[in-house]
Amino acid sequence: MFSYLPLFLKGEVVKGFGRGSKDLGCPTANYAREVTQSLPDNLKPGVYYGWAQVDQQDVHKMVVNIGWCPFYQNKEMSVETHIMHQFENDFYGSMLKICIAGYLRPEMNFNSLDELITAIKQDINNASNELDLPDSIMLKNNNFFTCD
Ligand code: ADP
Ligand code: RBF
Ligand code: MG
Repeated sequence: MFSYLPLFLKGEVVKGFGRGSKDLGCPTANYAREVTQSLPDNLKPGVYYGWAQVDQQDVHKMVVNIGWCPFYQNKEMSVETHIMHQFENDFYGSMLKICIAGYLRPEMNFNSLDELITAIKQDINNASNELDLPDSIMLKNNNFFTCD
């Protein structure tokens, strides 16, 4: 089912939809279309967890949403990564490497923005717990993050 995991992706951070995810306490770093189009054909849209690295900096926990965001009915598939770290500044134009380690849930529609935010907070908790497990920690130390 998830034979394509762990999945390693790398690309430039571009401007996203500008919906103010940041104001919701959940900024998401978006990839350009090249990355989205390079995904495995059998990839299941949904919410995943793993590790993220901006340029050559530290590796942090992350959650990533891959899909069409039914709540907003996007026309194009997106890959949006929320990194569980407080950054001093935006990093548009930086190189973002992610290692997708596991799957959390399918993308869903919600009746309100509040419900979406509640679900995202739960995702962050679940991801954090999964990422404390030894199998996940092994991926954090993968040489994908140390080589160019
Ligand atoms: P956009 O619609 O342009 O993607 P967002 O409101 O989703 O805007 O904010 C995303 C941007 O916020 C990222 O491209 C990055 O430059 C910045 N950012 C700051 N902190 C984080 C973080 N912890 N995780 C992801 N992006 C962050
Ligand atoms: N959008 C959806 O329409 N449905 C979802 O189930 C959903 N889950 C998400 C989970 C996470 C962890 C993140 C970071 C985003 C998710 N989104 C989802 C995308 C969300 O709509 C987008 O980031 C908005 O821009 C937030 O305001
Ligand atoms: Mg975004």
